[in-house]
Amino acid sequence: MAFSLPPLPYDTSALAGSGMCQETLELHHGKHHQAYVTALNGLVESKGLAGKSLEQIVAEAGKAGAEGLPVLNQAGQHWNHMLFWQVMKPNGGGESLPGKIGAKINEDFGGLAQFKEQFKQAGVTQFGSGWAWLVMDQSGKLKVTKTPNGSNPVATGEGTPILGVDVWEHSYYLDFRNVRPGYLDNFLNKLVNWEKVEELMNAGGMKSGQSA
Ligand code: MN3
Repeated sequence: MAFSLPPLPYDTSALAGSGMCQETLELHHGKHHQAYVTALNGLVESKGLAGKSLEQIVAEAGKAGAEGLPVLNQAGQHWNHMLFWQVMKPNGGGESLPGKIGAKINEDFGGLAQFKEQFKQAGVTQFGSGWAWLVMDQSGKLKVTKTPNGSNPVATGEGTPILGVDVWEHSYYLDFRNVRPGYLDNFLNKLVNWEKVEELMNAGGMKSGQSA
């Protein structure tokens, strides 16, 4: 089985009114994400990945350190973008969260505003390319973290991601130019699909269903 690019869960123009234009999604999904999938498929044979699930490949590449980086760059980015598309929706964000995730955010961060500030800061302070994450740790507590480049909390063992935002420049340059904090505010206030985040929390994280 080869890895493949799943279709977006909405039209490429669907998020334009919420701060992510059609051209951003066409390039980011159709070109950037596709390139990671193509490159990962090109590594299956030489890196002995056949038969392994995407999650297994990411975790093993993370544990392998520098030696695992060529695989982690592509496999991590495939996984990261699969999650990213799912946790956005038109007219998302807002202040009113579904009950269970809302209560958990209040319990573990002291409130939605505190969570948003921590998450935004993680994204702002990730130097260069990378991701900011909301993860469930091994005890079930929600935490914010960040990772560089194609890495993620599956690879670092920091927990199970249930929300992630891409802070590579290709994710925001057409819509927000150099202003990453503005992109992150917009993500939190207009794009997050909290129903999906709650679903991922209940399910114990995203299962890609893909394998080499
Ligand atoms: Mn990206």
